[in-house]
Amino acid sequence: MTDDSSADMNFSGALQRLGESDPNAAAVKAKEELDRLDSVTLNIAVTGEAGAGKSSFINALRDLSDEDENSAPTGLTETTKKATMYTHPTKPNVRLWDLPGIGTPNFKANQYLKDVKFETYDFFIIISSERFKENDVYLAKEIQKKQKRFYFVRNKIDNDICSVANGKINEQQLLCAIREDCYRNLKEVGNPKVFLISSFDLRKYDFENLVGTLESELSDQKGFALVQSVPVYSLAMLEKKKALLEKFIWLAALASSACTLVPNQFISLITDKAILIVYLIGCHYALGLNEKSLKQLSERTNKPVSLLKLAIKSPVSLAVLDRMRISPMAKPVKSLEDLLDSKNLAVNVQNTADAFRNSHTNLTRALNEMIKDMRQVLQVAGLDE
Ligand SMILES: Nc1nc2c(ncn2[C@@H]2O[C@H](COP(=O)(O)OP(=O)(O)OP(=O)(O)O)[C@@H](O)[C@H]2O)c(=O)[nH]1
Ligand SMILES: [Mg+2]
Repeated sequence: MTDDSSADMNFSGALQRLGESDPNAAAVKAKEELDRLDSVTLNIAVTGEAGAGKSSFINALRDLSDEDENSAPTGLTETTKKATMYTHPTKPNVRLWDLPGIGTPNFKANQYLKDVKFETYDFFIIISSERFKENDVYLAKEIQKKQKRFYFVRNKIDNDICSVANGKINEQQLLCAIREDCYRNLKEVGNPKVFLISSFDLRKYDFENLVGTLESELSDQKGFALVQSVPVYSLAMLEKKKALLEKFIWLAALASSACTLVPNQFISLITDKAILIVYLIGCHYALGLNEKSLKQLSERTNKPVSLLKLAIKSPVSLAVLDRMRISPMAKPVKSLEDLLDSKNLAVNVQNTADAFRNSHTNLTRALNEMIKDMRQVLQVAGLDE
């Protein structure tokens, strides 16, 4: 099968997926779908005992250090007293809600859920640390009664590992024992999944598994928002993002192919470059190639940010930076608009299928180049195992 025929097949597949036979109507519908994808709101409630690490977990998900001026306050004495919303710095439609700690002697799970407006959230993450607490089970039961989903996260695993570092029991045995203890205590709420994590190091333990589970149980749109927002700290997470960003290329490619009459020409089309550029800028943030994420990566890995930036070489990545008016590391050879199409900005194509094929090829190529750059960045940061 030639490239051409497989591209055609993709085009008809795209029309089929949208349930449209008219290419132009399909392109309009694709634009609507893409807008929905960008604007969907994900509300994640983070709850659990006082001091379990709720605020630290939120900061880790937002890729912020506890010292960052926009981070949630954390510490042994800081107590979150009312539900506070934190938007994700690069994906503001992902909202993380830092709920007050549970654990007072007269704690009433039902009243607590009413007070924090449980209906606002897509799902709850119950964070616990150290020994298992009864309040966590009460809360899980009440969340279930309200027909909301919850995920149980056992945080501060790094502490547990340190405390048994004297060698009596090995790491795997310890992780198994903690998991078993959580399952035993959560039996009465229907054996929910348990994730062991350290908010201080998301690369380790079950964090990736947690993201995978959440993604698979959310709608396509909300799962996309979630995975886009998660910091890139390993090759495996980068691959996950790649798969998801590739998954929606067809939508952006089709949306950019809506028929536009070009003055003085008999029915002709121009590809809507703005749609392609917005998609690529979204990829740039999702992959962590933006300035702030690179700085955060530099802090986490103790590698100078200038060294990480040297790994960014692809003309597309540089052109995106230039386009975003962030001084690029080197002057891009071409503008992003030029790079997006070999035949230049206002490409006239015969039909929507051609426009789709062009955009699809360009987006795929551009995404692959950015992924290649981010692999190099992770290698320089020492996170490529
Ligand atoms: N070792 C370790 N310490 C953690 C971890 N997560 C949080 N901590 C520490 O635990 C303490 C409490 O963390 P917070 O994030 O403030 O806990 P919280 O649940 O928001 O507390 P309240 O708002 O008071 O309910 C802080 O000193 C954190 O640095 C972790 O994964 N590992
Ligand atoms: Mg807190």
